[in-house]
Amino acid sequence: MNCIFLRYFTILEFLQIKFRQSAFYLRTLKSKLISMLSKKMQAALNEQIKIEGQSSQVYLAMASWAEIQPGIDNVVAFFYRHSDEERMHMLKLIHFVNDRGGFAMIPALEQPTLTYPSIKHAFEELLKHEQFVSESINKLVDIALQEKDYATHNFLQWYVAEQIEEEALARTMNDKLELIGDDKSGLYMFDRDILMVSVQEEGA
Ligand code: OFO
Repeated sequence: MNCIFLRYFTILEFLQIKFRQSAFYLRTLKSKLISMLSKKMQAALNEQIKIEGQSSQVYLAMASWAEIQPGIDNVVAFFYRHSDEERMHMLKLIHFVNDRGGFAMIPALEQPTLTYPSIKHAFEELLKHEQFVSESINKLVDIALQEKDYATHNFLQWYVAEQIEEEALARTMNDKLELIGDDKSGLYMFDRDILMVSVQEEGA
């Protein structure tokens, strides 16, 4: 009698363990499915990874070109730093996509413009590029809302704020260069001013 009771008890215990395990797996699966990126969201984020990587290349090319121009060391440092920041933006996206159960695909990049007629032209291109990136971020935010992906929507707010800052900075630079025109001493002052921007950014 005791033996039969023991057998039933063991079977019952075994079933209870199995039940708990299945419930755990179901809960894990459910939370994975809920937090996973939709195909559309993942594709859009991968496209943004490419844009941030391309931005890094564009500013790296500007830095290299500026480096062989005389007397604008702080402009050179500004472009190199900006290129590094864009790479950081790309990495942040890569980690986010992978952490959300997606797959961040590292893209092939195009060769950026290598030379510019003047510093002013380079900064005009920088502003245009930042405006293009802002548009792209706005489209991503739209997609996140369409997909009801509030985690991605929340994550993207950092990029929205970043673009506001970067566009404002690029506009200020362009305004200053517009005032300077062909004045060489003005360019000297511009190079000094951009150093102040770097110091402020580092302190922020
Ligand atoms: Fe990625 O911050 Fe501007 O472009």
